[in-house]
Amino acid sequence: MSLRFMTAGESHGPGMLAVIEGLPAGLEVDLDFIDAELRRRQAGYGRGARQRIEADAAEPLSGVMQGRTMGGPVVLRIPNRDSRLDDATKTPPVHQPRPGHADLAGSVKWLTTDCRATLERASARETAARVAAGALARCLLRRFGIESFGFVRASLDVTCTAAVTLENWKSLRAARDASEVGMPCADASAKLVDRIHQAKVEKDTVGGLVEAHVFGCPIGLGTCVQWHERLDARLGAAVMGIQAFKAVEIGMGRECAFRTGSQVHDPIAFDASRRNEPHLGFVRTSNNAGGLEGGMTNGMPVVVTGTMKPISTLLRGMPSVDLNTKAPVTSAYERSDISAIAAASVVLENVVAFEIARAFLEKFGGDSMAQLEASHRAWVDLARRLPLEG
Ligand code: EPS
Repeated sequence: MSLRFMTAGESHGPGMLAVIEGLPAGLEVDLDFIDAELRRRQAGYGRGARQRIEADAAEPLSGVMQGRTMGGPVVLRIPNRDSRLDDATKTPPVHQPRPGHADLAGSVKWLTTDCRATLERASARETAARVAAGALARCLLRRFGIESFGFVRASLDVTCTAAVTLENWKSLRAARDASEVGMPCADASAKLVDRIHQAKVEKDTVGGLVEAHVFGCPIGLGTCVQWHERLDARLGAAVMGIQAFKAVEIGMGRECAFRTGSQVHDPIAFDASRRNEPHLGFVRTSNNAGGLEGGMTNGMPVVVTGTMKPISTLLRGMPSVDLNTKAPVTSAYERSDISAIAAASVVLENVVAFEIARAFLEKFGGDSMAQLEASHRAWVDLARRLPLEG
């Protein structure tokens, strides 16, 4: 069975749920790690008042016994403290759709002039469940030395120029964690705090560019055999599925269009002294491919970038129309974030990891961790002995 998950829940309902199916039995569920990821997702300069109400933590409702998976679906519940969906006085109808939000398209789709039901489910609150699922998948990946690292690369006129390498990513992670905006370059981080503050003063919002690097993937996760099973296709879908994301890139991404082949492709060499690394000694001097060739991992770090548009709820409002009267109005405002770009980098880091875990389980399989570990060991042993013939 392929690893998969589904989420349920409304932004102001009783809670968010993630139903994760396909994990082998015997996986240690590190709830402290999952909760730390949930807390990181809540943080970041520019977050709104909602995050001072919520204290996200995951409660396993099924599939876990004494801290380990049992082989059945795992349900993680993240309660909403701001739960008020059944109280009509606290959830008034919304008739003024916000440009950029799901309000207009959803209301017409469901044949209503009240945007409430659409916005409740479309809300990026749902990413709490996705982070929980991704963090659970990372409990598995970490057993095989696979780690995911996400951060904010750029926003408005601010860019963190640090190159991420196998050698420096842990110190960058520490710098990211010290940043109020999830950006591991101290000067740029301070500048971005100023920019977000300025947007707040102007009752405006910001988005940005977030990046995830996954280290330690063995060669050959994913496949070139079917278009929808290519790992880059799945990563693309997972990243574009994050609320407010308008673009996804792998490695050098769109910049490839402006260069010739010799300036893009990563030369291959063999270094026998490094054959115990994930690339089995097939070293590259660059990683423009972002660790993916032909829909499969190539042993280099997987690098995925996502573009988040600015938050669509603006305190200053945007031109809109009342869905009942069709008269011009200013779009609705209740409460919002100025920026959720730091949160978006946490979401990216975790959704990317989930797809890697899915591909990992498809390659190595197994109903139990013991079987999975044995299958992984056997494959690595064969791959190191190539060529097998003779
Ligand atoms: C969101 C609107 C805001 C955000 C929310 C996403 O919520 P509220 O309307 O309750 O203030 O804070 O994000 C979260 C609650 C979260 O946990 O990320 C929206 O409309 O998308």
